[in-house]
Amino acid sequence: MTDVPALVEQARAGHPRAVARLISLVENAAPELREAMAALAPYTGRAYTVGLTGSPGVGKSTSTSALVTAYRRLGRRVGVLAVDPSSPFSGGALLGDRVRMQEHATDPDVFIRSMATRGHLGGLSWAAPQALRVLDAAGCEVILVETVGVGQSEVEVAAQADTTVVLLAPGMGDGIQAAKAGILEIGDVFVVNKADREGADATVRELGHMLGLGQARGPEDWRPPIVKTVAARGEGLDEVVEALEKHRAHLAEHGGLTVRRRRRAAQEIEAIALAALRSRIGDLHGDRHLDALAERVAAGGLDPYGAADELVAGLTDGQAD
Ligand SMILES: Nc1nc2c(ncn2[C@@H]2O[C@H](COP(=O)(O)OP(=O)(O)OP(=O)(O)O)[C@@H](O)[C@H]2O)c(=O)[nH]1
Ligand SMILES: [Mg+2]
Repeated sequence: MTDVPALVEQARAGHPRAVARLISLVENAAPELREAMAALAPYTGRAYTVGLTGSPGVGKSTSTSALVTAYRRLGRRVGVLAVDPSSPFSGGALLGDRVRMQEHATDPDVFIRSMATRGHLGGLSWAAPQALRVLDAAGCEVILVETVGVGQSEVEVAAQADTTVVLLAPGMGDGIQAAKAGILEIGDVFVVNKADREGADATVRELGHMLGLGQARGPEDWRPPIVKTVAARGEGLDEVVEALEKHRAHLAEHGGLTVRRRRRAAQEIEAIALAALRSRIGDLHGDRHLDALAERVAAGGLDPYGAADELVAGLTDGQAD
């Protein structure tokens, strides 16, 4: 049995192994998760979360590592959560990233965790937020969330953050790809990485043009900046941090932070509730109430909609238990 209160105490004191074990509970949707989340709740809500997304190979992991360095220079305690929604196993594609993060491995104020979420019961909507809560309670002031790839679920994870960074690189036809995947809409800060390569300025121009094509913005609306970086050499990352801080200040000033966090919590609650309902419905095979309703519908005494209403009402009343 896991001693959840002890684990939470240790995580709050910054013990990396306790943090890792709590995130494993999330990853495995373990039964102790409920108790862990209840114990963690009072210590959350302080961390600022940044989601990074972009095409494979654009430099997300390199940029994340360089961003950790930039934030550490400011004395911040940093968490990194690498999410792989396409894999059912920890490791895999994330293994190389761990190597890339090696320079931070001995820093006690840097927490790096990876999480695989494919096939996660109830979907992704609650896995990343719960892992974030663990890092938040462990005292991380900034949490960088990196996703592998740019599928729909990856984009959703990145968009759950307080600030979303979209990375592009010269060439690669990235501008067009980005528009297709709908990631231009979710970017609060754009980074054109690999600026040491030919075509970086053209990519910045193209991107600026595409962003300008969006709806007319009011003076109070946030205008996503475009920052050029050479992440492999750590160049431009201080400017990225500056852009992130500006966005954070903007959100705080206009109430956007509260709105985003409430939206994230709402998605999370909905996902947990739907998963709970789904598992109750799953338990109904062979259920007497369902059998009785089926008998009436089959005999023409009740229509299937009425029967479904009765069934759902029974579930939410807790009568199905
Ligand atoms: N020339 C150049 N190469 C870079 C730069 N940043 C990263 N790279 C290289 O690009 C490759 C991919 O970088 P990653 O950081 O792994 O990219 P990623 O977006 O995390 O990749 P996935 O996780 O596989 O989607 C590596 O070989 C990096 O060394 C840069 O600024 N300039
Ligand atoms: Mg990566």
